[in-house]
Amino acid sequence: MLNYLRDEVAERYDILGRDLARKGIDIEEVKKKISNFMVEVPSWVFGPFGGGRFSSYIPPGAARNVFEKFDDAALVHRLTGATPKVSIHVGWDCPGNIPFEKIEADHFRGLKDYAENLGLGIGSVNPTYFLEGTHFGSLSADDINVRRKLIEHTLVAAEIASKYGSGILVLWLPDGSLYPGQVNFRLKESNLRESLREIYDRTPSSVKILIEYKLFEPGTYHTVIPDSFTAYDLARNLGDRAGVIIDLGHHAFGVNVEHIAARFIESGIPAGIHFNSRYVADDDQAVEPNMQIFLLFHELAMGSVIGNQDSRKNWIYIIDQCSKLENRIHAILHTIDSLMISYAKALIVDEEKLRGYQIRNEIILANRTLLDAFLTDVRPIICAAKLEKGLPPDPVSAYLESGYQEKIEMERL
Ligand code: PSV
Ligand code: MN
Repeated sequence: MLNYLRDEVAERYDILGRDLARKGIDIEEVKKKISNFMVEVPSWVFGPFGGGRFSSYIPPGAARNVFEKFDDAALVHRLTGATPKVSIHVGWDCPGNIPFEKIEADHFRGLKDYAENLGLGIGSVNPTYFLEGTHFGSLSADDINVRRKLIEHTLVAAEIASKYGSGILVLWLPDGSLYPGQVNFRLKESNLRESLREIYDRTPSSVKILIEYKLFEPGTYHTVIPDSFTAYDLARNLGDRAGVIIDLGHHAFGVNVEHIAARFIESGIPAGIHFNSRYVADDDQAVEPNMQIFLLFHELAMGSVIGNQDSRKNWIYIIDQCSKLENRIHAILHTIDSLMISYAKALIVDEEKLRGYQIRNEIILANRTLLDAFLTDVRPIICAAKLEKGLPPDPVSAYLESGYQEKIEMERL
C-alpha cells in the first residue's frame, strides 16, 4: 500500500506540508504523533485459532505455541516499529501443558523474559472464559462452582497483568442465551455483578479492569453484556479502576461507535479499543482505513486520549483480529498501516474551521471540512515517519521479501 519511492516521498511530503500549513497544521507535529503511535497485537492472531469454520484448516506457518507467537510479533514490531506489546489470553498462552485449573501467574515469568529478549513486553491480559465448562455461562453462570473457578482464574490473570504485563485486564464473557425462556435475565445479572465485585475487590490496586461488551456470539438471543451502556454501568459500579473496551466488531450495524467513544471520553472512565473490522457478522477481520475508523480516531485525538504527553490520560489500543483464511501476518501489517493512515487523517482536520461551521450551523460545510481530511492522501506522512525510523515504508512488501513466510512454513509443519 505504501509503495512510494523514497525521493517521491520527500516531494509529496513537502507539497502536503505546504497545504497543511495553510490550514495552520504543522506536518512535522503530525509525523511525530504517527511515529509515536503504538498498538498492541493479539497473541491469538498468530496461532491456529480463527473461528469454528473449515474444520481443521490452519493457515500455513501458523505459530504452534506461545513462543512462536511472540517470534511473529517481534517480526511485526521490527517491520512497523509500532507494536512493542502483545496482548495474551491466559488459557491459550500458558507455557507448558498446564491444565486450565492449575495455571498460576508464575508460569508466565519465562514468557516475560522471552518477550524481553525479543524487545517485546506482555501487554493486556485476558482471562479465558470460553474454554471447556462454560457453555452455560462463566462469571454469570448459575452454577456457583463454575463462577468460583473463573473468579480464581481471573485473579491469576490479574496477578500476571501486574507482575508480568502492563497492568491491564480485559474481560470478555461468552455468557448469554439462545432462546427466550432459557435463562433468567436478572439472575444472570446479579450473578455477574457479584463475581465482578469479588474480582475487583481482590485484584491488586495497580490493575485496571476493562469490560468488553458484545451484542451477539455465542448468545444469539441475548448476551449478558450486550452494549456500551451495560458495560459502562457495570464498570462505574465497581470503582475508578474499572472501565470499558470498545470492540469495533461488537455492535449492531449502523451503531455510531465514534459517539460511544466520545461519551466515554467525556465521562472520564478508563477505556480502550479493540480494533478490527467485520462485514456481515463477527469481528475478526483486518482494519481498512475507512470512514468509521477515521471518525473514531478524530474523537480520540480531539479528546486527547491518544498521543497525550501524560500517558495516564491515554486509552489502551489493542488489535483484536484473527480471521481464518488470510495470511495472518499480512493481515496484521495491513491493520497497522490502516490505523496509522486513519490517525494521520484525524490529525489534519481543520478544527478551527470545523468549529466555526458548527457554531454557524453550516451543516454541509462542517461535513465537508471533515471529509476534506478524510480524502487527503496522508501516505507521505506515514512513509516519512517510517523512513526516519529506518523502517520499510511498505511493511507488507518488506514481509514478502523477507523470506520469513517460507521459513515458518518449513519449520512449523
Ligand atoms: C470476543 O469476540 C473477543 O472480541 C474478545 O476480545 C476475546 O478476548 C477475543 O475476541 C478473542 O476471542
Ligand atoms: Mn475483542
